[in-house]
Amino acid sequence: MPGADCRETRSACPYCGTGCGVLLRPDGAGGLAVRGDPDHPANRGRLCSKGLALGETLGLEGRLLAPQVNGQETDWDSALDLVAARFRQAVDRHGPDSVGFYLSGQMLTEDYYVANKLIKGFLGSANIDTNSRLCMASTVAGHKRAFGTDTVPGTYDDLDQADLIVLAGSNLAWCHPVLYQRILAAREKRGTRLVVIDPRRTASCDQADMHLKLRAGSDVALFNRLLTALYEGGALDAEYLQHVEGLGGALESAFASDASVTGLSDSEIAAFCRLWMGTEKVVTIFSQGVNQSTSGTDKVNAILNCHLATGRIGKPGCGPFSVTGQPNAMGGREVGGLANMLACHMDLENRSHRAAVQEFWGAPAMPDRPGLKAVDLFRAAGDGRLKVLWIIHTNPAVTMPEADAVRAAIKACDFTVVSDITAATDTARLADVLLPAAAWAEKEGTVTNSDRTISRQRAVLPPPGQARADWDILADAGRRMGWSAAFDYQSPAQIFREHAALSGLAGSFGLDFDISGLSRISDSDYESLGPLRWPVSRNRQGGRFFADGQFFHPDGKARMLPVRWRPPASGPDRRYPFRLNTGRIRDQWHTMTRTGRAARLSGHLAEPFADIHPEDAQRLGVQPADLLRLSSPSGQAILRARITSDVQPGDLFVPIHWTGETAPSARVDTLVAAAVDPVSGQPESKAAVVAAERWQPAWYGFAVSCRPMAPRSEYWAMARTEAGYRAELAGVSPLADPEAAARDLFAQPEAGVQIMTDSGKGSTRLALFQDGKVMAALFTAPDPVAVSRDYLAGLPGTSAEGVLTGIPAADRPDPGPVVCACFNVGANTILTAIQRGGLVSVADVGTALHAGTNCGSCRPDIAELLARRQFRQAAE
Ligand SMILES: Nc1nc2c(c(=O)[nH]1)N[C@H]1C(S)=C(S)[C@@H](COP(=O)(O)OP(=O)(O)OC[C@H]3O[C@@H](n4cnc5c(=O)[nH]c(N)nc54)[C@H](O)[C@@H]3O)O[C@H]1N2
Ligand SMILES: Nc1nc2c(c(=O)[nH]1)N[C@H]1C(S)=C(S)[C@@H](COP(=O)(O)OP(=O)(O)OC[C@H]3O[C@@H](n4cnc5c(=O)[nH]c(N)nc54)[C@H](O)[C@@H]3O)O[C@H]1N2
Ligand code: SF4
Ligand SMILES: [Mo]
Repeated sequence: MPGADCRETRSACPYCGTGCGVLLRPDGAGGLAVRGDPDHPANRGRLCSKGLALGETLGLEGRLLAPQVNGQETDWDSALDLVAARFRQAVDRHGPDSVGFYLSGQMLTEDYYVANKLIKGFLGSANIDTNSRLCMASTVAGHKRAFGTDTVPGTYDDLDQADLIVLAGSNLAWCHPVLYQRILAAREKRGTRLVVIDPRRTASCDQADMHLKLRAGSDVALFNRLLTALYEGGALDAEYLQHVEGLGGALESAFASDASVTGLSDSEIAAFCRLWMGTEKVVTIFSQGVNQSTSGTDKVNAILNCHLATGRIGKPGCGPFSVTGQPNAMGGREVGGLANMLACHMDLENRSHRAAVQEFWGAPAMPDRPGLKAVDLFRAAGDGRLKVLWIIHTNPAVTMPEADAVRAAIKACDFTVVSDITAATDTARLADVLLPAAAWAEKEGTVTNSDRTISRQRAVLPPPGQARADWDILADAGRRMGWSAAFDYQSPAQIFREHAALSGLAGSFGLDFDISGLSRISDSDYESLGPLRWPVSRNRQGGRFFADGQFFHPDGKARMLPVRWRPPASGPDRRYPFRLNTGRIRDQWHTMTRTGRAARLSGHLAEPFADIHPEDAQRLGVQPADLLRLSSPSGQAILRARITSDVQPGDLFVPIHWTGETAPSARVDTLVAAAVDPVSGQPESKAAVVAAERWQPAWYGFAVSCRPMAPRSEYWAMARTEAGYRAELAGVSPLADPEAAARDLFAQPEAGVQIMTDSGKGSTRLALFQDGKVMAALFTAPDPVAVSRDYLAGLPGTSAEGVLTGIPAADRPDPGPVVCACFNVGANTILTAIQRGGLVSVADVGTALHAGTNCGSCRPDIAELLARRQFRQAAE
């Protein structure tokens, strides 16, 4: 094993679809040292802040250790007998469409394969959908319309070889940081141009040559304009177009399209078109700004049209490139884990595909029409059509649109099973049966990343308590439902072989997903399987698709689609005048059940927020650090206002990560309407309409504590710190007795107290002590509390004098919010170094403090601190 020492085990990161290889070394005490695998083709040793902090997210605290039925711990036999009986009963009494699975692109291929086989082949229902519906569905549909198959044509090598990279609706710097760094490295070498298409300024704009700040949802109009420019500029590839149908219709639509809806100037658009046209090697990376839209599939096809028309596809350095979000979003598509797919890219509605799979599985019952897609699946759970629902590895009570309605639907469903690693999630709290799953690093299997590379995840830690791997739980349930032979799986290797063999059938139908070359892989070869890109068949191994003009429609040709711009489902109006955009932050993963456990990941942005433009803030009378109340027809949220011209006037941006567990009033999907793309069924998660107003509580608070707190105020948000926890608070009824409130919040009835009240200002500062150490501290005021938060966050457990001043003594500088999560360097530390050391570049800061020298994702933030300092100097 070159690159790894003998105590290290190769595996793959469980977060984003970049699919970085990691080397794991258990410390023997339940901990794990993690570093990037220098030999993995996706990352060559690099990791981002989230990957590097993986070791800090393990541990038993909060883990679900035993099955629970109605909140009571039980054993596997009782739990799974009940699950099996309820599924069989529902199918017998109400038919197969009364049961459903809601899965996740974070499941391993082997888990997914068993789930898909169980429900489609044996329970006879196609009601299996996944969070990929919220994520990749528009890309899947767009690929199928254009290529006749769901295939990503290129590979990551194209990012190194491109001369122009367009990021359409992708904040790659934060969401696929290692790919972004790879692009920056290539840019150093060859001067790769970078264009960002995004309604807001993001970290990915830091190095961009051009940022097209278009209006939400207007991408089709922009790419249609590009297509007409390519045509008019004589840039179409007549030879390649012999392999493509539909040019005329696509052009006609494009010419009928009005680019002014993008809100971009003619000169900006013309410059973009010139750059695209004048560059042979163009990669267009696209992600959720494209997919999560009621015109998501059209957006995808508008992009594919431009690449097909110019033959810029499947060749080194060229192509449309959908980056997948989750580690196995691609694997889920391969096994057919969506309601409208079968298995191995075979089609549910194709009679011969169905018959072949049925025979292969020896399946008693196969559905012949698509099942319910995510939004409809939960509606059916809510209105009684769905009697039994099994949710695995996902948290829909937080992440589905109209999340309050989804919560109610799960509650209303007769019988809900949830498999998770913790009981402390919004969804798990609603389960009738809760099943403890083995977590990453405790289980074995495979995942496929954005460029079709299959990697192994490996177990290096024992599953705690009674936790079991998801495939194992599903197979056991299948046996208990009466299909012992079909689900007689002993190992993931056995499942993988079966999946590979089934893909051979797909290959025999002429489909692309064929890994039959691995169908006889031995247990030990599976054990040592290195990363490899599909297909893996007798005819083909890895590589790119479509340079040869061979597509998967019956006539072998690709399709260009006539696409027209449509506005998002709802437009701002007098009642709901703001457009709500949502997305991710750098250091958190979705609902934070794992990343939220690492203090240094929580230190970057410790509180949910809403970005609002200065003009809008002024109009609403919103000052920095005020709280905003957002409301929509489906819900409400309270968030901290961040006033910034990164967003356009009329737009708001809110991150997706906060939940009932971490900030109950900041669940953004309560606000998002469940409007879906008509082709893909993907919800429009980025263009809801909302009303916004300043929310005026009676008091604001900031608290730190050694232990978790139990806040009860109308607004709170809690985050991990090295020393324990920190929380932002705000309440509507005045705090009559701050000490009693603090004892309640900290659950510390006995601790000694120091208290300072300023009755003139109406503010209180108090700290609880035990054995001379600060246990907790609470600061309240009628206005947003001004204290050194990052300094205070470090105090619990220490004997700090002067805690009540709320600001650090000279010998304990306040590091400020974490900027560099890899080396745990705060903003104030960087600003001080810039000032004292006269630092002028990101590289200088790296030399002085190491900040920014590892994963690189914080370099845009460091650049901004430098700019801020230089701006100040200029003004001085
Ligand atoms: N740190 C971190 N990384 C992650 C994840 C995470 O939770 N945290 N999750 C992973 C997953 S599952 C996914 S799917 C990916 C998502 O990765 P991305 O898609 O890159 O992330 P998002 O922040 O959801 O959205 C990307 C951008 O789309 C923009 N946008 C909104 N509306 C429009 C529009 O109409 N047009 C255009 N062109 N842009 C628009 C938003 O402003 C946003 O900056 O990230 C993966 N990586
Ligand atoms: N408004 C808005 N909403 C969005 C998005 C957006 O951009 N805007 N993005 C959407 C997208 S792209 C996505 S992918 C979704 C993501 O949303 P979700 O999938 O709902 O979020 P996660 O937090 O990833 O949920 C994973 C769950 O699996 C559990 N888990 C971890 N490991 C294991 C394991 O090994 N086995 C099992 N059984 N469980 C485990 C975790 O504890 C957690 O509860 O959110 C979607 N929702
Ligand atoms: S870029 Fe970061 S989150 Fe994504 S796979 Fe690599 S280390 Fe994991
Ligand atoms: Mo996703």
